[in-house]
This record gives sequence, C-alpha cells and structure tokens, in this order.
Amino acid sequence: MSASRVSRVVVTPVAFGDPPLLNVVGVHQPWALRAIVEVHTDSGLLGLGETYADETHLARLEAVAAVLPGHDPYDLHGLRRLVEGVLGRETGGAGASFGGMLDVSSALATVYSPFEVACLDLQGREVGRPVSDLLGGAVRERVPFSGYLFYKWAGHPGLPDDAWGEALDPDGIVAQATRMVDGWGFGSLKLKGGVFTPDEECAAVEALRAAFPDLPLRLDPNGAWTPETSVRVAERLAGVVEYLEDPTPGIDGMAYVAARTDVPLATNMCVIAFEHLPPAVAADAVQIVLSDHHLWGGLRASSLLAGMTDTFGMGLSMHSNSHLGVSLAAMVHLAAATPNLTYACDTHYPWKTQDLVTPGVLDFEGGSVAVPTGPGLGVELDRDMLGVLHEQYLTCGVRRREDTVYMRSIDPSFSPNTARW
Ligand code: GKR
Ligand code: MG
Repeated sequence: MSASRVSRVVVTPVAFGDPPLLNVVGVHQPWALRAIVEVHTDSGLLGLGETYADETHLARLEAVAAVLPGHDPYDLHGLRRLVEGVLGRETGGAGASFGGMLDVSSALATVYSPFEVACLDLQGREVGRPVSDLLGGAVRERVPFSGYLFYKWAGHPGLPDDAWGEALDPDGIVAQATRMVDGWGFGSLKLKGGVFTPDEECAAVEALRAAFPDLPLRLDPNGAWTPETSVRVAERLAGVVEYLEDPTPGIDGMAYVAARTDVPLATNMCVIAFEHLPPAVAADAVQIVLSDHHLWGGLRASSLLAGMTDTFGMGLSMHSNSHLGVSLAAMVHLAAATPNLTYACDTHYPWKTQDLVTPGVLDFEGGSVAVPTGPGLGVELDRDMLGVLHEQYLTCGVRRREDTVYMRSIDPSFSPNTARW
C-alpha cells in the first residue's frame, strides 16, 4: 500500500459569539475568532486542526497550506522544516495577538501546531487508533476541567444581555460558579482576575471558598500585581487557593514572590516557550506550568514539555483561550496521554453557544470529558455549522483579538492593569 499524501488543505476562519469577559487588558469582543485547518489526503481522509485567526496568523497558515500538498502526513519533522521554510525570517514574530496579554516568541510553534494536529488526526484515522494512542496511550478515561469564572458585564454594550448576566462582585461570581458547577459538574474553579483591586478579588475567592468548601480554587490576575502585592495576596489566600497563576509579570517578579510564599505559583505568561524553562527553573520562579499545544508547537511538543516539568519537579496544568470543539478534542487527547498532568485543565468551552463539530462526543459530565475512542481526534466537522461560523467571520468585522481597543471604545480612559496594583 503506498502511503497517502496530502492532496488539499483548506483554512477557514470562523467567528462565534463571545460574552463580555473582563481581564487585565480589557474585555472580550462580541466575536471570538478561530481558524479551522482541514488537511485532505489523496486516499480520501481528512485531518482537522484548530488555531487562532488573527490576520497575520491567518496569512501564515494560508502560506503553509499552499505548499503542503504532496507532503507525507507521517513526516512531522519534515512538516516543521516546511513551516520554517515558509515563515523564513518571520519565525520569531508574534502572529496572534492574545489581546495584548502575551508576546508570542515563536510564530513557528503557533503556525506548525494546527497542521501537526491535523496530521496526527490523519494518522489516527488511517491506522484506526485515537490520537491519545499516538501520544503514548491514554492513562485516564476522562479528562477533568476546572470551571473558568470571569468578571463580566450583563451583555455587550448596545446588545441584549446574555444568558449569564452580570458578575462584578463576590455574589455575582458565586452565582456564576453555581451555574458552572450545576451545569457542567466542575470539581475545581478558576477565577480570572486582574480586573478589580486585589482585595476585591480575594473577597470573591473567599466567597467561593465559603460557597464551595471542597472545591480546589485558583486565581489568575494575568500579572496585574506588583511582586510585593503578590506576596500579600499569597499570605491572605494561603490554604484557600491550590495555586496563584501569574500574580506578577516576568520570571524575576515571580521568583521574588515564590521565595516568600509556600503558595504554588503557576504560569502561562512567563514560561510560554522551551527557552523560558532554564531561567525559570534556575530562579525557582514557577511551580506549575500551564501547557497549551496551540502555543507550544503541537501535541508532541506538549508531551515533551510534560516530560521536562516532570524532570524538574514542576506541576503541570493546561491553559485555554476561547476555542471550539476541534481544539477541545486535541486538548482531551493530549491530557489523556499525559501521566503527570497534576491539575484539572482550563477551558473556555462553556462560554460559547455554537460549535462546528458534530455534537455528542465532547459532553461534560462531572466536570470532565470522556476521551474520544474513535480514530484520530474522534470528532467530525459539521459542515453546515462551519458555513454558519465562517459567514459570521465574514460579516462580524473583527479581524484580530483586541481586548484593549474594544474596552477603550467603551471606556476611553482604560489602560491595561498590568502590574497596576
Ligand atoms: O480569555 O480573557 C481570557 C483569558 O485571560 C485568556 O486570554 C488567558 O490567556 O486564559 C488565559 C490565562 O489563563 O491567562
Ligand atoms: Mg493564566
């Protein structure tokens, strides 16, 4: 049997409604963007990937898509070289803006990732095994997620209120958490902070502790606090949170805090690429790394990251941005095949109201998702919904994630809260 080759690649930008979720750099726009990557083979198989869809990133995806036909989907090293060749001098620059929160150090990793996932999906479909098997085998049948809580307005200005309603104080956050726990069964909770003063956000976490005495809690202000404030918050929330995530920006700041508290510090901001690990380990700056296959260069690179965190005695959790079902499937397979995943993963999934994968495979029960057992990622594209979400992309007018720009259109005096308090 001759090996199948890539015959055609389609990159489709999509948009889906997103509530006004507040964070350190502003507020989510009414539409979140993603790109769906379809890799077809001459043997009639289809592999799927999902990634960011900011304009610059999209242009890079399209450039790779144009040269991929003829490629062997098992040749992942070759795929990486191919992406590197296409990006040329651009490999170091940020292609996806992350709303201004992250300075992505490797375009190579972010552009390569969805094609790698699609190739692994193809490999799994061809050999009839789930992607988790290609990553070493599932060590768990279900993957636990934490309920991701956000301060939010009742609705986007000028639009009707959404189903979640307002959450701008501890009572609102507890009500939102109740809805998350009742609806999805989450067994741990994460509050996105960096919006109000540290004391107000501590009060919200303490209200969550009172309302949910048994659930592990996390607080993530995305670097909104100074190192000194972070130490003070850690003292107040010691024994209340399982970890503090990115209390302050940078490896040096995190190391200052880590040296003065026993509360574990997690990050998806100061360690976001392999080259950040040596200085972070040397400074003992973080105790938990949040992996993210979209950012770290795919599923196999994320497995490598897991091995490294294990080697250095660090914990491992998983980061999320607004996403759809293809990403969720990839996250679940990766998490299933990661023995040392020591914490429930993040997901924005409950915040979206539309998806483009056929329903029924990725249902949440007890806060967890069963690892799909079908070949590849185990999810199928719903072409009608892909069309709907693509049409939304064409008409919504959003072309990149810009939380600060959108916030300033509502409050012209706003400036990002990074290290504000
Ligand atoms: O969706 O606003 C958001 C989050 O703040 C997200 O962009 C972060 O990347 O979830 C992320 C985090 O854990 O920092
Ligand atoms: Mg974070």
